[in-house]
Amino acid sequence: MHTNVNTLFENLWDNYLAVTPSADKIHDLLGSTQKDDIINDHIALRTFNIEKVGLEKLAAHFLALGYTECGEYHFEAKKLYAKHYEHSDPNQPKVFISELLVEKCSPELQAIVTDMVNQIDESAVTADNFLYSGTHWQVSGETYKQLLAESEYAAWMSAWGYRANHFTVNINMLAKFDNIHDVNQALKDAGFALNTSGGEVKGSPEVLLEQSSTLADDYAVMFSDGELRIPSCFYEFAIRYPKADGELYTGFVAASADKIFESTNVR
Ligand code: OOG
Ligand code: NI
Repeated sequence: MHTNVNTLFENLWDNYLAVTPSADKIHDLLGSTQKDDIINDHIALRTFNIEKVGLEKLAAHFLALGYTECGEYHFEAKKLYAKHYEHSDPNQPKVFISELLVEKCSPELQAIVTDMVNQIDESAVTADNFLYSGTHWQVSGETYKQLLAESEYAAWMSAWGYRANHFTVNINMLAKFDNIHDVNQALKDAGFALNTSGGEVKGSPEVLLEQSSTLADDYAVMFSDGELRIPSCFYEFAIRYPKADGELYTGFVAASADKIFESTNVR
């Protein structure tokens, strides 16, 4: 386990940028509009609900660094379950961790995923670098496509494994932007494609959270039977609104999250 929360996020960031060149460019673009560093609203990680690597195993890395469990979310159609975590320091990113409910999937998918997870060394799961350790298995492009036909999420995991699938810019903390529409326009003007599933902006001031995201970059992955260009990771933008008590809402919105997941869909 990491002993320092900043080091953990630096490692997650570097590992994420390595396969998400658009995020590096967008970070520069938004960063050039202000003198202070960009603050992250949250990051997200994915896994399978298999004991060895279930979401609690990922969460343990954050609990050890001062995070606490805050909310839970259900995604029936996608067969996903998620929880979010917050740090006592509000400037530390929130963490959204989801898991695929493997037993709800086909026997074929279950067999492939079980085989992948069996190849993970037990000790790797608690190691410092687990959350940015990528895959611990090798699948074929055939298997990737087979998973894709049933679950985009399972296919993404088979190719990318353990890493932040996105970082999220905290729009509230940007100096030159005060709404999500202007952020989206600046990104589109610079040529970046946004996820339009459920509309460019997910959520509303009424649900106290608005979000948008890029479409994941296309990135070449070497499978056991050759290379394929597939979606890697994406960048998200979030603006939060105050609750009745005046404090900003800190949770997530399941209906919006459902669409954000689709930022890694194959186009
Ligand atoms: C997480 C999708 C949900 C949000 O902010 O609602 C999410 C994922 O794609 O793994 O990030
Ligand atoms: Ni997100």
